Amino acid sequence: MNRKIALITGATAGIGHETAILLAQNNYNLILTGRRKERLDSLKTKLELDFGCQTLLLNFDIRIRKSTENALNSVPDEWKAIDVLINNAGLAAGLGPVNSADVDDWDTMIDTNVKGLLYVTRIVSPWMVERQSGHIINLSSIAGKEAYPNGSVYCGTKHAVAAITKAMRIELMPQGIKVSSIAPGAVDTEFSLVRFRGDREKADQVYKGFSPLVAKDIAETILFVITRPAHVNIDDLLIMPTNQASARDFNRK
Ligand code: 8X3
Repeated sequence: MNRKIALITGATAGIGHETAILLAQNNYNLILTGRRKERLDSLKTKLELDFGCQTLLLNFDIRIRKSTENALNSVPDEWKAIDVLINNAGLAAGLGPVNSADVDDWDTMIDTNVKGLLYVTRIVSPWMVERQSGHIINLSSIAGKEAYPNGSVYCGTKHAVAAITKAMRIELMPQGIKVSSIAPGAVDTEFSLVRFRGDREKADQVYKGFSPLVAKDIAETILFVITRPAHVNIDDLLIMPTNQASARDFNRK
């Protein structure tokens, strides 16, 4: 394969989906993972037709360790030369105080945002170590830098991603592998719809009165980060809407 290879987790929607399109346009072949098979299938068709991108689909739930291991261990050898791993899969479930939040929501967030990221990295990083080359991008959040009320566990998972990223950076530096964290503020994707269990009105309130980031903004940032020269590693990038200055400060019109 003369195109580079990127693996994107959570490619069925939002930032993962936009990043898949942008990387396909920029000469990457793609391994795309996600839970929703029909969405993966239609994305594959689009990327192959529009951009001549070879695409390998892995349909599994990142929360389930065995499924994740089985899917990744099934990757053919010629696809194991992964240049870029984008640990994008993540979600917020619910918004509530520690005394009454739903414990199942906590499990979902911890299992997806922290454990899922680790399961994938544990399998893919040795392939990079073997080649002494690669780049791992972890999608963090403003919630990985600040804690806000009713978000204890979501913020906890993203703080964990930030800590894991920093340690990975140090561990993998001698192996010739780049590690970067990208931490967005408010991005208008399915994120809030998922957080509020499909309540469109509540989700829309989050982005009301200002222009949030869109998935393409983050996809473009990822492309920038992975196309720096060999001697440049972008360790940590916080990217916010112009009218959002912290997790809780918005200039709404
Ligand atoms: C998403 C940003 O502020 O909703 O990670 O937690 S926030």
